[in-house]
This record gives sequence, C-alpha cells and structure tokens, in this order.
Amino acid sequence: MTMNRRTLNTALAAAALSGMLPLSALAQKKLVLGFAQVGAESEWRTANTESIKSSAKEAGIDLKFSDAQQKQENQIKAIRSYIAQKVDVIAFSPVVESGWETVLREAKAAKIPVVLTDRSVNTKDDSLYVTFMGSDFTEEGRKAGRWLVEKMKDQKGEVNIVELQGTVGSAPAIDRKKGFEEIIKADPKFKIIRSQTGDFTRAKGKEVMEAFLKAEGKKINVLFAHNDDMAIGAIQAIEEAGLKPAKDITIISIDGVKGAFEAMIAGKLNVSVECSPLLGPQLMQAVKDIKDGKTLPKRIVTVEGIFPMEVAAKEFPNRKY
Ligand code: GZL
Repeated sequence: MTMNRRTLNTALAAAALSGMLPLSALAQKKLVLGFAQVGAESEWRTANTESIKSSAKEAGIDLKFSDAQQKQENQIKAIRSYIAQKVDVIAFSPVVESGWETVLREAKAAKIPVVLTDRSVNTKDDSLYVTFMGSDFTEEGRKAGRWLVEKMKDQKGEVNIVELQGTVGSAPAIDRKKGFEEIIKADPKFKIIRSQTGDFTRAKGKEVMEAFLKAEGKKINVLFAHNDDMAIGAIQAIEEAGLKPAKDITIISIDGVKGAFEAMIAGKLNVSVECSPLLGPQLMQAVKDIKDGKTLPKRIVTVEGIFPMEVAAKEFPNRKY
C-alpha cells in the first residue's frame, strides 16, 4: 500500500518533533512531474509549454520536460524514461489519439499516475489515466460552424469551403472537423470542396492553401483552418495570389493566439475561436491533489469564448497568450 504524501509528511513531522529524526526531515521532498510535450509546432504550443514550465516553478514542482517534435515514438520514449526515473506523476498531450495503451499500462504497473492534458487518447480502459484536462474540440468546431451560418444567413448561392485540417489522427483535428460539419450540414448551400492537413503549422498551411487556390481559385468563398498558425500561413498564400483575405475569402480559425489578433486587427482574419493553452496552473494543482490522495474528476473542461475581428482591438490588451 503506497502511503500518500500527506500521511508520509505527518509521520515525518511526528518522528522529527519526537527527536527520532533530524528536524531537516521536516523539509518536504519535492514532487517530480515528467511532462512529454507534443512539440513546438505552433504559437499555441509555445504558450502551453510556457504555462507548464512557469507553473511548475511557481508550485515548487521539479519538472522533467521533453519535446517530441510531433512524433509519437518520441513521446512514448519520454514516458518510458519517466517511468524508469520513478517520477511522482506523468503528464502529456498525446500527439495522436491511438497507440498509447501499452505504455500507459507500463505506467500503471509502475504505480505512476498519468494526467492527460490538452488532447485525449482512444482507450476503453479509463483506469489508465487519472484525468483528462483540456478543451472541448467538438464544441470549438461547432462555434466555428455557428459563426459561419450566421455570417452567411442571407447568402443565396453556394458557399464553397476549403478546410485546413490539423495533425492527422489528433483529437483536435478529428473533433473540430466533426463539430463544424455537424452545424453546416443543416444547410446544403455549404460545401466543403477541399480538405487537407496542414499539420497545425504556418508553413504547411501556406503550402496547402497555395494548392487549393491553384485548383479552385476564385470558387473559394471560405477557409476553415483548425488553428491560427495554418490560417496565418494561408493568409500569405491568399495575398500572393492577389486576393484580399477576410474579404474575397472569409477566414475562420481556432486558438485565439496573438498572431490571430494581429491578423484580425489588420483586417485579414474574420474570427478566431478561443482554445486556451494556459493549462499549467490546473495541472500543478492536479499533481498535488493526486499525491495528497484526493479524487479528481475524469474530465476537466477548459472554459473558452470566440473572438470576431470586430472585438479584436478591444480584447487584445487582455490576452495572456
Ligand atoms: C489544441 C492543441 C492544438 C492547437 C494547435 O488544444 O492541441 O495543437 O489548436 C496546436 O495550435 O498545435
């Protein structure tokens, strides 16, 4: 039976105060958190990493951090190294939804609790993780769809949409697409005429948008990008094609990072659905609660809004990422 941190500290204090142990034993052993990050593919990810590192420091938690460069095998390697180091808690943002059960079973066998942050995993056995904290990506897709339906409510003809998907197999890409299509399917004028992954990066977003423009040209009425970075890359492609972003082509994206606000203030992006990367404080609290033997909810959902270009300038000073 593993003693939880609170019981252990009480026992240590009693032993120290009775003279059985030096008073220095009262100093609490620092909690060790092993975090396996996806990579550094977007402004969102950079802000997420910053939130985790600064929150660990503030919480006095010893953070072991790895960047997987968006490769699942690197994340699995990092998790295995944290198991070998016998960290107190493991946390990670799974780059894709599938392929995690084996390594999560190894963590469970080693009695190391796991917290999923940002993205979730496909598993029937939810005992393999303590909690999943992060956004509701399907709702983010619905918000994007509802904004478009409202914007185009008086549009009579077809509305041709091109879609820049996030990383293939990732929870945000799968769920944002699902939520967006759930809303627009109510009106047959909305047609997704091209859809391809831009892997959440600016470079790939620009490259794929160039291909869309070459293939469909002026037929394109709307771009739906699963994140701001791909939208920002696509804006460059749209301008290089001699078109006006946010005017000739309506642009909807997700995250709400600084680059998106700058694009909206410049009149080049119509709306960004918020997806907060600031999960650090919640994660550190979860780590402490787990070690104190507290029970956590299986799902902790981030509360988020939506920012059309009309409010961007006013809201920008309040942004924290
Ligand atoms: C969403 C997060 C996604 C962001 C992208 O929570 O997983 O990954 O939307 C990031 O910007 O690359």
